[in-house]
Amino acid sequence: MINQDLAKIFYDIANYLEMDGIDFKPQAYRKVAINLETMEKDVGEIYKRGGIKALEEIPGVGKNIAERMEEYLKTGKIKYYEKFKKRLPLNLEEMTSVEGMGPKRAKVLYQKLGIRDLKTLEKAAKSHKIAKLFGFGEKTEKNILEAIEFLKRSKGRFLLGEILPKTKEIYNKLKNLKEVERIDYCGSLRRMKETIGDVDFLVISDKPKKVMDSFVSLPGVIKIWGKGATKASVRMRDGFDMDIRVVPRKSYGAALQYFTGSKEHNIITRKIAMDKGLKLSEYGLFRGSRMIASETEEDIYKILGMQLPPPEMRENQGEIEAALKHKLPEIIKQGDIRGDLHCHSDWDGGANSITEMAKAAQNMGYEYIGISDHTKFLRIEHGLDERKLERRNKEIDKLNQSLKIKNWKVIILKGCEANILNDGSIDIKDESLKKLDYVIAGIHSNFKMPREEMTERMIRAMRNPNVDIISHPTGRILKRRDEYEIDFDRILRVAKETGTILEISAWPERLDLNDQNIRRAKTAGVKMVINTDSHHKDQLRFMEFGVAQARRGWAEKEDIINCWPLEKLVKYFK
Ligand code: DGT
Ligand code: CA
Ligand code: CA
Repeated sequence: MINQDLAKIFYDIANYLEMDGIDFKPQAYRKVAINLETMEKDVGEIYKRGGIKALEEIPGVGKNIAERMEEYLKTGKIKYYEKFKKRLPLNLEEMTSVEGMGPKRAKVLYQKLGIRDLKTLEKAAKSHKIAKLFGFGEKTEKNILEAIEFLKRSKGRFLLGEILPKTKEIYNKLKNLKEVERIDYCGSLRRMKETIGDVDFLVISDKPKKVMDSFVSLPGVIKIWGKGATKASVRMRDGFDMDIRVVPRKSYGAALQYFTGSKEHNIITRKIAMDKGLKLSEYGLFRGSRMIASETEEDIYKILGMQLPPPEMRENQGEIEAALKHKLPEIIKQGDIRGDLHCHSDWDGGANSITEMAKAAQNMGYEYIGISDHTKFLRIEHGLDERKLERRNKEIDKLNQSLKIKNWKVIILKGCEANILNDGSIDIKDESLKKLDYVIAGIHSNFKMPREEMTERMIRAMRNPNVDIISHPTGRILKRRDEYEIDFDRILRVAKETGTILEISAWPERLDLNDQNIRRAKTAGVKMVINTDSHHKDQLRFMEFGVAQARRGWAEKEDIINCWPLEKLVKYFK
């Protein structure tokens, strides 16, 4: 908890510093914030054990920031931050959640119009006060309103990448209770949907009352919506809700099946039962009043004449028909991944050195890791020019040599993430691209192009013989902005023709391609790669979300190139 609170404060400080036009310092605070968010150890614990010296050992934390952390741990406040807040009392998290709204713009809007949060921003935009401001204009005002609409539509849903780690923590706490015989999380979380409405726990216990008591008194619970003998529902401080339900052992499978959903999947499975003269409910599968299956999901699906569909497939998108015919595809598993091809290093401003990234990949059990630093167009991301890329390549060659001597399993591949400019050209010379093991190209600017132009732009990049992979192909950011306008069927045709690989970004806010597009790509015979886009070694763990997305899109091992051994991969790139 403390880690998240401090991270929020440091993000805010970074935004405040940026508002004041201060260089470098914002980046330092942001880096620490990211580290705090991804770190497993609790800052409070670290401080208790080793004091301020131990804080300084957290990557990115210098003396100054360590002192601020200490102040927070001791007093619950940071004076430096309070001063900023007093001068500019903005809800920065809300303001900067609006696509296109940076801290500097937020500051102008506050100073000129007193805008502090989404509500006041929307009001001002609707009464056309923003268009009149210098540097804003009508188009910006329209974009702001669109962005607010988008935020509203996704309100009340949370990112899988945010909820899953939090749920796992709570799951472990509950699992350790002696009253809990078994526990699972069900619902959209078990199906690994990209966004989650609420968390649904299912428990076997002889002492449901004790489980209820422990559940409602979990740390982080701020409100109890309801508490009965076997059911309870709470709101967490982070804004999401959790349900829990205790059921007897004998009907656990039926309950698990029911509460996993989706609702659409359940409606059809119930109908299949009915057609067989049976009745399926959360309590079991019945013939008349006799229960004929209920302890496990397998038993139930078996009597219905179906294979057991993996939770990720239970969306009534054809999986029921396939399961009835015993023709479910063998979808990719977490363990099938042999490497990660979209990772940034400190060469382009990422948090870790290439060695550190390689070590983290080794720890993941990978055979290869691709370092794909940004190229020069993205100056805020410290993009590499031709010469710097050359130097970085040399370092990778040297490293590979020394890793070989040390008997490491992991091989480092030389990549880059280049930018697709407005006309579809790439922002770095072809001779430089040729020297790499593979090239990722992505769109990082001008998202609002007309459909035809955007499609041509990407197609031209795909036709560049040096480009192997298109990163986050539809450009959507969950809870922030929609996909850009693009003719995806044409993209698929050209990808197939040119052998271009489409990325499934595992980055929790992207998950792009989404499940539907993954299925379309697979059907079109287009190869895909699941990448984390890590800017920090701990983010390699995001792979889990990408694999889940691929499973939701029915992808098989053969469809995903980073399930392939190194030689096959390298051959494909050539
Ligand atoms: P969410 O929370 O919006 O991300 O989505 P879910 O799928 O977790 O939905 P939730 O929490 O409302 O309900 C959990 C599961 O319970 C759901 O996946 C299927 C089952 N369920 C809930 N309501 C109904 C219903 O009216 N009919 C059927 N057949 N199943 C339901
Ligand atoms: Ca749910
Ligand atoms: Ca629920």
